Formats: sequence, C-alpha cells, structure tokens
Amino acid sequence: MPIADGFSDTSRLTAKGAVRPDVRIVHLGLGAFFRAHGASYLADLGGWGVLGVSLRSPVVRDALVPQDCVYTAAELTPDGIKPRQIEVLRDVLVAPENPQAVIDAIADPNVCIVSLTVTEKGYCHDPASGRLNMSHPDIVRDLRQDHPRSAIGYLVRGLQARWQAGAAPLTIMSCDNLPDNGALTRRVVLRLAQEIEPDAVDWIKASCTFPSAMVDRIVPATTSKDIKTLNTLVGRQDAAPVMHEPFRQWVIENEFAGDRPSFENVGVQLVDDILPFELMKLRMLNGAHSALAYLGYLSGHNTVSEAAADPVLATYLRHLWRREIAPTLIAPPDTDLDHYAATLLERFANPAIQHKTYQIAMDGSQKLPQRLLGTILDRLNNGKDADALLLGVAGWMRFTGGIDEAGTPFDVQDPLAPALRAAQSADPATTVRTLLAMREIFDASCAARIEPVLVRLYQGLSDHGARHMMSALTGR
Ligand code: CS2
Repeated sequence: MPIADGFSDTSRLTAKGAVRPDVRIVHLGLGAFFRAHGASYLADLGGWGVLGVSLRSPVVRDALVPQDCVYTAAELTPDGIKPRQIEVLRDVLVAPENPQAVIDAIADPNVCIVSLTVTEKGYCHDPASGRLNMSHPDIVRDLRQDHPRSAIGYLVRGLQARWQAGAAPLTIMSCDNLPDNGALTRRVVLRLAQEIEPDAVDWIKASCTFPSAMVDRIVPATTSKDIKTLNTLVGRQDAAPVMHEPFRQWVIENEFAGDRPSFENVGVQLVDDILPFELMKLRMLNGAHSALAYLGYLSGHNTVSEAAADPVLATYLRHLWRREIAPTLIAPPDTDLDHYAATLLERFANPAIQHKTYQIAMDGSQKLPQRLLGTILDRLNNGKDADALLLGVAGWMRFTGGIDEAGTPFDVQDPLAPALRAAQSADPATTVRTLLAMREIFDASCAARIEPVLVRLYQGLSDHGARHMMSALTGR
C-alpha cells in the first residue's frame, strides 16, 4: 500500500491533492463512536461522503482502507444482532503521517463541515474552567511547529489555510460529551488562533460557526472476540466492525455556516436551544454512567449490564435520577424525565452489550465536572443535599487509588494519572483534600463545600464497600 504521502490510495486524490469532490465532511477522531453514530445517520441520508482523520494511530486506517472503508455496524439487541453495512467513509488519513493533507482537507472548498469526536481530553482545555490549557504539551508543541499534533491545532491550521485561500465559511461541529461543546470548541480554537494567526481571528468569528451537539448511542469498544463472532455471523471478513445499542439520538444547534445534510430527514433534531438536551444527557446518562462505573467496578462488576442487574445498584441509579439529578433539569420539549430515566435503565441493562465499567471509568478527571460536579453545585446552591452524586465522586476518589475492593490492583488511565497517584495517602481525609485541591477539576468554592461529606463517604467506601454505602443511602 503506498502510504508515503499519507494517502493510502492516490487514485482517491484529485488534482493538487484536493479531496474527492464527494467529500463534504472531514471528521477528526475516527473511533468506534462516530462510526456507529454520526456515520449511521449519514448512511441513512446518502450522498455525503466523509474523509476520516485518525489523529494518532494508523490502526483504523489499516483496517478500513483495504476494505474500501466499508464496515459493518452491528446493532446489539436483547434478541440478537442486526448487522448493517456502512458506506459513508471515502478515505482515512493518519494525521502524523501527512499533517499537510489534513490541513489541506480542512481548507478544501468542497468541505463544508468539520466534525470531531476526539474525547474530552482532545480539547486540551482545563475541565474546570473550559479554557485552553496553554501549558498542555500538545499545545506548547503546536505553538512552535507548523504541523500540529492536537485536534485544535489542526483546526486552527486548517482555518488559517482556508482564510488565506479566501475559501467559503466552515461549520465546525463537536460531537463529544462536553457541555456547550460548540462554544468550548470556538473558545479554544480562537485562543490558539490568536497566537498562531491573529489576523484570521475576525474571519473565523464572522464566517465560521460552531454549533453545539448532543450525541447519544452506547458503543462499547470492539474486541477481537467480537470481530470473530461478527465475521462468522455475516459470513465475510471485516477488520473494523463496530457494535452499538439500538437507541440513537443526535440534537444539533441549528447554526450552520454553509451547506449541510438534510439531517432532519433522518431523525436528527435541529434546535435553537440545545442546553436542556445537553444537560439532560450529560447529567442523567453520563453522570449515572460514571457513578455506576466507579462504584460498580470497585464492587466487582465488570460491565454496565451486570451492574444494572444488581438490585442495589439499580435502586441507587433510580434514586440518583429521581431524587438528585432530574430536579436540577428543565425537560427538553416533548420529553418526560421519568420516562427518560426508565429508558436509561433499560439501555444500561441490555444484556447483549458488554460495556466495561473500566472503559467508562477512564479519564475521570476530564469527565467529572460536566457529569457530576455541575449537578452537585446546582443542588447545593438550592439548599439541597447531593449525597448520591457525592457518593459517585467518592467512588472516583477510591478508584484513583488503583485497588478494587477485592484487593486487586489495576491501572488508572487518566491524563492526570501522575497527580492522582501522588494524591494517595494512608489518611483518607488527606487523600480527599489533596484530590479536591486539583484546580483542573474542582474549583475552590466547590471543593470547600463538598469536602466534609466526601471525607465521610470516602471513609465509608474504604470501611464498608460500595454496595453497603449505596444500600445505606437508598434504604435498600
Ligand atoms: C460513556 C459514554 O465512556 C463513557 O464515558 O459514558 O461513552 C456513553 O456511552 C455515551 O455518551 C452514550 O451516548
């Protein structure tokens, strides 16, 4: 395969290295989530080709390109597997192999949307404040070199090239689980652009839009065992299938700079006010997911469905949703929060999905603020307790110790892992206090208010375990 120029198949290139004319969307971060979510809507629609960009590793490209970028998306239902072929990807670039090709693709006049699923840590921001972290190693590097490493660096260099070429406006659409993800993306892009190409800042502000989006579909990591099972089922070799639940939802703020797919024809909701959707999803689904991941993992549950089948954990979840999270929300139009919670429990309990608690527990430092801490603050500001939510935070604190309740050690995967390790102490109150002092995660006023309850809950988790603490809280 000729890969020296970063394009695995040069016939896919048109003159001067421009992307194929049917590529209208560039997607950064080609993990399983986009391939199972956004790509499934675009496949329903047809006609909108996507150029995928892997920002780090060639693994996805190496699997997809030899099979013409066509792959199976397998819907996992309690009654069986429903496979479907997805044919929206036109090519895959591996950014470090040819950074210029990625910049050129973003600047290409045919391209009207750049979307991203680069996970929370991919925005190189400070999770507590939402601002670009100027001392992030990738940002420090992107400021020194023309060829970037971070997704934000690629966006800025791509926008710079687009501006220099006098090309049309661009829609930049974050599809990650972050609150107000459009505004966040805009903020970090403008901040970096201010350093790299200040003259382009006004053009970006005036011509590019950054709609926020709420994305939802449970997509567990595909294992090699899954690949074998699936290949046997469909009767052909597919090196890059994805697996997902039946449910999907995509709500996008209706702020497009130029052309866009007729999303509304395939069930995507285009709305003026996205906040209620985002908060509902981040707090109810992702907040509960994270709490369940920490408390479940510590108490020996490997998957979400196994944890949700444990009556103690299921009761805790219902309590969390009804008593603590739902009262902080404004229900989006045509949505009943009790019904939403009941559906979530069914989705979590889907036995066909092996969604690892460990997978969700990763990168907790980047997830906690929008999933649990904002809800906790809202409750405290309204004079309400938040013990079930705080038990989730205490679970995360215990998890950062890297030993489960059976005494088995595990690896804590988090961009702040060294600091989390350094916070561990034999004295529980010291551990809690040191973790709370991490300003990237907790702001000072929030930390001071939650410390006493957290010390009690953390101590309780150490002495009695997660199941006991959940039972004590809910009376079950
Ligand atoms: C999960 C999410 O891994 C995680 O942190 O909470 O990926 C979750 O499955 C999706 O947001 C569901 O839409």
